[in-house]
Amino acid sequence: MPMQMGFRWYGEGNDQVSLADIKQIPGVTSIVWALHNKQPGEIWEKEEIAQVQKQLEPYGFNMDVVESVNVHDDIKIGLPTRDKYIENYIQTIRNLKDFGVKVICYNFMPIFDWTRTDLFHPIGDGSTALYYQKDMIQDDPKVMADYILKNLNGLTFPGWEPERMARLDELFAAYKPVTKEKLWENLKYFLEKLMPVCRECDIKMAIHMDDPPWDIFGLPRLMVDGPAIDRFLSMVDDPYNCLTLCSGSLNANPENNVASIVRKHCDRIAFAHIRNVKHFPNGDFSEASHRECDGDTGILDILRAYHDCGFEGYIRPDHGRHLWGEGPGTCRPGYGLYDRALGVMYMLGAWDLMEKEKAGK
Ligand code: CS2
Ligand code: MN
Repeated sequence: MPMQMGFRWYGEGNDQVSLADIKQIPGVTSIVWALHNKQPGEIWEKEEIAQVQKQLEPYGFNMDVVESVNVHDDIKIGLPTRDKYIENYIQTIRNLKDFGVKVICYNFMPIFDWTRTDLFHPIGDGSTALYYQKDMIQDDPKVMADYILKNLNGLTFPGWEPERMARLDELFAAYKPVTKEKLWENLKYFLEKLMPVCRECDIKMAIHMDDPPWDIFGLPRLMVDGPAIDRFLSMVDDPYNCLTLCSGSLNANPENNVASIVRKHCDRIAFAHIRNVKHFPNGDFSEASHRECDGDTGILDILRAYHDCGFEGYIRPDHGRHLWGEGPGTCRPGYGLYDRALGVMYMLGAWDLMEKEKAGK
């Protein structure tokens, strides 16, 4: 199967971008979806999944990739209650199988998902982008959680569920005994329970990289660099234990060479996120357009690596800038329509050319 281009969509009534908009972007075949009203740990029921299927059908999009089925904190902490939540996760996998889902993207970051200090940072050309100002990440995570929730304008955002953010003190206390090694063990426990079901259902679990790829607010983070990826893949050495290789998350640390990781582990990358990042000398970074020269991530090298390796998974533009009137209240941070659509075209332009060259035309 050739590489398939995906586009993330947050669902009817929860996304300013419509399926009709996405249909007009050339080359997109897969809607990367989720049931965004679900709390981590809840079972996704077949009737709920069927509703999404019904919405996608008229447009001819497939629903092969889910991002994300979020993992309950009790699983990451390793509490006795984790088994109940793992059972629920397994039931969700079985339900998703009936709809042809092939890949589940998830992350294993304690408490938070991605972290930025400015969601609409002017980048000089009239557009805005997600931005990380290093010295603003101080000791108090609550300030950051409040800022992010306020700027979502009531939209759901996976990993930043208001219900969980309201319990930050409790969550931080519960994570206290969870060292980095303990977190690795808990991840292994979780995946080993899932693998037989994944094999049976032909669904790959594809872990997303931690964003940014370093410990934050004293919480350990695992998926941060090449050696961590090697460890992850050999720890549960199963073709259904895969990666969502997010170029921008990894390259927030400029030491991470994403193209070489692609070359090393292409067969275990089920889902590729393409995002470009620009670094500043003081350690701050900004997200950038997908064009290689607008950032430091090496987008063309990465695409070439995927192409050389005969990548057959799903790929999507990750975050984009906010353009042409998009901003707070009119689009989700990082998930406007226009820059991600430009990203698709940039990637497909490079890809088509490589295909043509390969065919000797
Ligand atoms: C995504 C992640 O928006 C993003 O940065 O790449 O939030 C991703 O969806 C989750 O970490 C996956 O669980
Ligand atoms: Mn990503």
